[in-house]
Amino acid sequence: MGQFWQRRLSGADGELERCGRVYQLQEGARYRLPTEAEWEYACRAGTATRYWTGDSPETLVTGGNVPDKTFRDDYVKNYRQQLQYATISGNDGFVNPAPVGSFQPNPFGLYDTHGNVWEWCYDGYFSDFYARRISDDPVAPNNDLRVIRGGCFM
Ligand SMILES: [Ca+2]
Ligand SMILES: [Ca+2]
Repeated sequence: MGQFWQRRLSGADGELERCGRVYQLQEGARYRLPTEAEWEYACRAGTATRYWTGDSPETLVTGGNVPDKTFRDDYVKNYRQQLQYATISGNDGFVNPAPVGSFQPNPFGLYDTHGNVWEWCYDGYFSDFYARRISDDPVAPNNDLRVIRGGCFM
């Protein structure tokens, strides 16, 4: 999935500035976003299932804030119509983004890789990138669009 990078960059700069103060980053240290392949590796955390929580989407309720019963019920109540897409039947208790640490971390200790908010990746977004059959740690070139992973709120 791609998002316009330049449009979001000014907000991200402010967030990175705040993070820098919170974590007191070492002067001279260099950081960058993970590539999509690095993000995938970190999210999977050594698991071999569809999600790090298991193969069924219902297992996501333990590891992240996803479109769930809470979300579906809130939507029906507020808009008085059914959602036009599926949600899990479980209840994670959050309609909107949840505070970090509200769910179990994956085996690498990372929170919210599934659900809650999207994560930016270093790669530029190209809809046909994987059709080019680059399979060994691919990095898409820079683009106005960036890959985002780990939905679901923006
Ligand atoms: Ca939810
Ligand atoms: Ca996420």
